[in-house]
Amino acid sequence: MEEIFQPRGMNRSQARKDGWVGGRADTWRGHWQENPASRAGADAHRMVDDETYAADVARTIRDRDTEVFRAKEAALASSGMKVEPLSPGIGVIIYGIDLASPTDAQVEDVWNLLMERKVVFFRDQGHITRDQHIEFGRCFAKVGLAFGRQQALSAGNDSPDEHPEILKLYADEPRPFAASNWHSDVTWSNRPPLGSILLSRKSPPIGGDTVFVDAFALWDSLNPVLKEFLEGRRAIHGRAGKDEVAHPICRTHPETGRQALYVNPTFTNSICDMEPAESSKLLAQLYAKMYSTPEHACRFRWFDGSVAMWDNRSCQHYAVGDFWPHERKMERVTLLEPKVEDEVPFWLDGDGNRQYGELLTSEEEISTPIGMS
Ligand SMILES: O=C(O)CCC(=O)C(=O)O
Ligand SMILES: [Fe+2]
Repeated sequence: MEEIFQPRGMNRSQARKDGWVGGRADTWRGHWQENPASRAGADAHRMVDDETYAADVARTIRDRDTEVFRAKEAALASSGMKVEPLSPGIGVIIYGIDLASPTDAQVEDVWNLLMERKVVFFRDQGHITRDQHIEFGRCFAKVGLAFGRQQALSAGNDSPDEHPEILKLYADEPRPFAASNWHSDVTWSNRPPLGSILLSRKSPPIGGDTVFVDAFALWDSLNPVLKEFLEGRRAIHGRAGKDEVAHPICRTHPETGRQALYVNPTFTNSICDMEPAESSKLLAQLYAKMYSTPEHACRFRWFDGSVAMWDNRSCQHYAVGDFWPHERKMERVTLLEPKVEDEVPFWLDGDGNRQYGELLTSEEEISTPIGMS
């Protein structure tokens, strides 16, 4: 798929030829921790030697961005939508759509934007009913239960109501910051959901933003030697320290074919076939790198009626826990993989074969309702 919002060409060979390194830490070579003689240093020298350099680079980037935005606006004109990217690499706010009655053209454009941007956002959708929220999800995929395939007792509502598809995430005193940790949803399951559509019924006046990080960029930015070590390797995921399932660490996205880094500190317990101490050390190093690169992330501020729709296969998220005791009431619809063969995460090896993680979760466990943990 054509990438409309190229990260301003900075990750391209053309951008590297002229020495521009642009401050984006999106290649392993450019990461200052791994190559301190790279970006910042190279730029500083160049700017001292050539005072027009910075201005030229800035103009080139601006021209390129303008072209990109014009192309995107034109492409979306037929569905009447406008877009506001939140960062060069991830996230876009989409305007000009009513989620209660989207057209087919809008549904198609929203899906394409989701594949490209990993997470898309909408404003002013507080009028939609729970049924319309679920119906909007059904435009894209099968809607699952609160945890995808599994029933859940929702936070703030300990009995399933008339909408078992809706997961209520209402911050309350015992659990004010339920999702304030990095994760991709439900990776403790052998069939994690494709994505989610989260609607704010009540937002705090300040705080409670959600941060998203691009899992393709996380994978791309690893050192090639580390990538080779991790490709085809699996990690064990589970909830509350309980081992349940092995997933590939490098996950191939079933639709775009891109590779994503698929471990997270909330549900990943260990790396398979490694000594426990070595596995913990490597996971800690990965997390330190994954979550310390703002260039791979975008941050969304919520208002009542704001919506985020994300692809669990290509991004991770973190609800910032800085709003309590203000109210924050979110409702989520969870999307399942449309194709059975894509339900279990896989890595596409060099011969084009899908390598799945070893499945440890029992069928009984999958069908047992669980509480939030
Ligand atoms: O409340 C949020 O911003 C995110 C909650 C979350 O992690 C989820 O709905 O999966
Ligand atoms: Fe989540």
